[in-house]
Amino acid sequence: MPETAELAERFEATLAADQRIEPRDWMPEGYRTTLIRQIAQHAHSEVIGMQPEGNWISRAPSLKRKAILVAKVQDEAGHGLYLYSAAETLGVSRAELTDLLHDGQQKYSSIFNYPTLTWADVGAIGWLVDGAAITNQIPLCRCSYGPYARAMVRVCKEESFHQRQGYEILYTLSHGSSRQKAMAQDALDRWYWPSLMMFGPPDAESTHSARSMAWRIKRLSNDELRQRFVDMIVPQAEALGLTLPDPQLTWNAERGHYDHGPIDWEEFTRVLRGHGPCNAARMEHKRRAHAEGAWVRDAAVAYAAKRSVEAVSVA
Ligand code: BYC
Repeated sequence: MPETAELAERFEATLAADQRIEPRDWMPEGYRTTLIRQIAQHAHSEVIGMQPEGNWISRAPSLKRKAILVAKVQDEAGHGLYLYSAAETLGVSRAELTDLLHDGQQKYSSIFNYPTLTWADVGAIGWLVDGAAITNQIPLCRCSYGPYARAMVRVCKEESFHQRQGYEILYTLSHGSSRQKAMAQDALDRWYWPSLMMFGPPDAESTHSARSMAWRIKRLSNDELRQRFVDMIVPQAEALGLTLPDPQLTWNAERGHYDHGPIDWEEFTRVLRGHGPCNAARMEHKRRAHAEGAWVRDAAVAYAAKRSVEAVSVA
């Protein structure tokens, strides 16, 4: 068995060669716990993220819109499952991670603590929230940890469809009646700033970035990703005929990027501390759904036990 120093050297060499760390490879404890924290938070976000959009399934304006929304929300559940499976390769179970979320020891994305007040919010979530998620996740397809990187490839493909459907909802509304256009603008006004906050605190205040970038878990910093996102959505908003609610948004020819106005980081901190508009409702719903699903989990365990006894008696 090689010494720890030799294993650590191999780990660093794998990162330096831009190759993947796999579950059975040696890894520093900090690398493992950082991945568990990030992947679990990501998984919880996918699962909690079903609530704001699920709120509109029964009120979607047509059968076609309803079918698309049901498929999208189911995709989010699937993403949660891939991600819990990726976390399990690091030696922690999905049940443990669920308990940590329910106890308030792990987080989910700040964005899901805002309400979906109108149908246009479903469009704004698809365009902005899924758009921000893709911007963040495309570099994660090159994350140094194999199971996470591979999960991201499929998730990104599905998120691209989600973003298109959200954009198309907003396009239809913004090219409809004046009331529909006003509804689309109102949704954009409410979701724009929280979607910029999704990328996390500014680089100077990001506690984990430097370490995560050195380990090639994160490939781009929070501010770099936020900038990419702003640059992407400015022309898209123009095509929609909607106005991004930032009077300071201007093209900076020197930098070759858009400059945006200041983000209200106090609001972000408030939401992270549990005081956003929907934090309590989201967690209450999540805990209740989990408790109500206990009989399904018990039945699945009993069935698996029965099947394994049958398999032994046949053998
Ligand atoms: N919300 O050092 P930092 C989706 C926390 S949704 C809550 O920069 P890191 C979907 C952070 O955890 C997207 N907390 O952290 C779309 C840390 O707290 P602790 C889900 C946040 O990890 C549509 C502290 O602030 N995507 O997919 O280096 C429908 C300091 O931050 C947030 C992911 O999760 C936030 N927005 O960078 C349904 C992507 N931002 O743990 C679903 C994977 C920061 O020290 N995650 N914090 O107490 C990441 O890429 C990174 O974790 C982040 C943060 C960029 C989010």
